[in-house]
Amino acid sequence: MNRESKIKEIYANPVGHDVISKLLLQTGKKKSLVTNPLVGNLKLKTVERFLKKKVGTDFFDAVLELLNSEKDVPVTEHGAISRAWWKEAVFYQIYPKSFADSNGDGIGDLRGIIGKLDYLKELGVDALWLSPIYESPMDDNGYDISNYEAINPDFGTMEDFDELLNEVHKRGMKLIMDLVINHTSDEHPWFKEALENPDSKYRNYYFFREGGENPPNNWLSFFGGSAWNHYENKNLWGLHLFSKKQMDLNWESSEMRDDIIAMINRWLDKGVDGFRMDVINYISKSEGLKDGNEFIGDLMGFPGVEKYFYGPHLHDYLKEIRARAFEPHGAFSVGETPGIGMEMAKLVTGEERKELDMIFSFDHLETPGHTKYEDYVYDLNFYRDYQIEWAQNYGTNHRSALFYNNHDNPRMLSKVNPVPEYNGAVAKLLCAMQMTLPGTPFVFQGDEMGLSNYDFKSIDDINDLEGKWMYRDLLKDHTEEEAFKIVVAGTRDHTRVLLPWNENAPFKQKENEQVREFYRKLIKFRKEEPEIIYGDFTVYRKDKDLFTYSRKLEGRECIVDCNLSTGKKKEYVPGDRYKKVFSSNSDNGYLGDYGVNIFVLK
Ligand code: TEU
Ligand code: CA
Repeated sequence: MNRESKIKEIYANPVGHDVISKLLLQTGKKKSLVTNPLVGNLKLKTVERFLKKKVGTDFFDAVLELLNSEKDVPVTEHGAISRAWWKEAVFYQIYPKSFADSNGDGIGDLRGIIGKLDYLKELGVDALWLSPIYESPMDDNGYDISNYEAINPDFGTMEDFDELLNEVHKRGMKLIMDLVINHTSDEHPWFKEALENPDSKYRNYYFFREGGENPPNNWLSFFGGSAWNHYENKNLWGLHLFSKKQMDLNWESSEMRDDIIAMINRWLDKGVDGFRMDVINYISKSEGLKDGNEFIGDLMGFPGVEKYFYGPHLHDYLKEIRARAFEPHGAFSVGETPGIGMEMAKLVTGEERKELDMIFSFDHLETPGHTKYEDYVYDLNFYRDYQIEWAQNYGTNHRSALFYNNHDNPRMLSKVNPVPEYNGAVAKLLCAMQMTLPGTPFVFQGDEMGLSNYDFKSIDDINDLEGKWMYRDLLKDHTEEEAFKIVVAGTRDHTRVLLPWNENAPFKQKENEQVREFYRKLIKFRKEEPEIIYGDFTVYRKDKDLFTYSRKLEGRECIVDCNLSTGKKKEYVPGDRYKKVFSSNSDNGYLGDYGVNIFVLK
């Protein structure tokens, strides 16, 4: 690709497709802006003439460097879906710090999880994903690991973990752990020795640069400020994409890769069934750690991101990790890959690629033109169109992850409609789509309780470092009240407060019990309907606020009819060959607010 290339050729490139899609999403523009023949036939150099002032000359160099770094073309199949346990499973994410506290110290722990395994089994989930439980200073709540093979005493002991794993397997469930190998804590022995001893082999396990008054490049951290720590007394700079205590590992070091892969193998030898891999697409940084393009940085919020979100050796490293650890154990892998779109996702998860089994893409979590830290109403028509796009174009040799929430985002329930009287109906609608769309569901702890955002009263209630630095940053040009309102809109703390297990908790109310019962029944239903797990997807209705779709396989059919908003809508009538098996908030021919009906062929 070069400046003579046409926009349509760039859009046909997997990286080009995803970068343009991301730009359209961030700016709230439609796909037709680039797919119409007029624009499609423009050469890049022509577009550059119009945009150069705005985006800077190195913008096009940066885009071309990314495009040309990817020589492969994704393979998109539409045949039968191959069988695998992780395509049939319903996953449940546990954030240990706030899931269940067994000893009353206010911190969730492993024995608390053990005490809830029967609850989870009864709910019907098949696999648990534990956010990190390793030794950590807890600067980023455990995503800053100081010992990959010891358990954080706040959560318990290795014996507690062994019992948890055994109890999970005894119930026929699986356990995947969080693998944070883009960075370690600065309190990890590797880093401490690397910093102290320039001749240590660990010096090359990280990104150090010597000398200079200023940081080696313009990259910013996701948690505020430069992505470089300055160790003045050593005349050194150290790279950290995340907090100042999370130091990026240098994956170009084969010795470092050997140590990490040996650690993964020891966990897999213990019987762990796989891993969720934290920001795994960031592990390959581009040659020379050059400055990021300012325009991309402004748009994405983090200068430098195009230099590492899809680096030159990413595929090599993913193939190596799989071949040397996951493959020999038949272990499952789901990558957390911020910024990766559908086409690049195919290149890291295609069955023929031997890299990851699945990825988490995040482009559905905010509607076009909106960001996490905005208090806005999430329009489920966008979610419908997003799911249709992926269902129709991702291919049957790739598997979508279906989730609304995780520990990094506020609760979707509150974004769709914060009015409490709608909580139950919205929760059931979200559950119905999550359990019947093509893909593997990941329920986040508390979704099944119909939990919405937490009612934080002041910035003192906010623990997460991301929210804290945002608040400080916002105070430069906002009042305290304005700054707090913005932080509360998107703080990760909404999904990090202790689950309300006690008897008089709000979720114990009748309606929340009904939500959990709905989750239990839908999870059970999904297990009994192979057309949902492995079947074809057809859209029957997608008018405004409506989403009616069918799942078919070998003569079986399930039809799901959704009202994506308030106000009653005429329900879909499939005919007398079908029977209604689920119905939430609908009667005498109409779907009520957020109503949903599910039918199966008799
Ligand atoms: O998240 C990476 C990530 O994409 C989020 O941090 C996101 O960038 C941020 O929340 C802005 O919205 C993973 C973990 O899930 C997160 O908890 C960690 O803080 C982060 O990596 C660093 O390990
Ligand atoms: Ca505890």
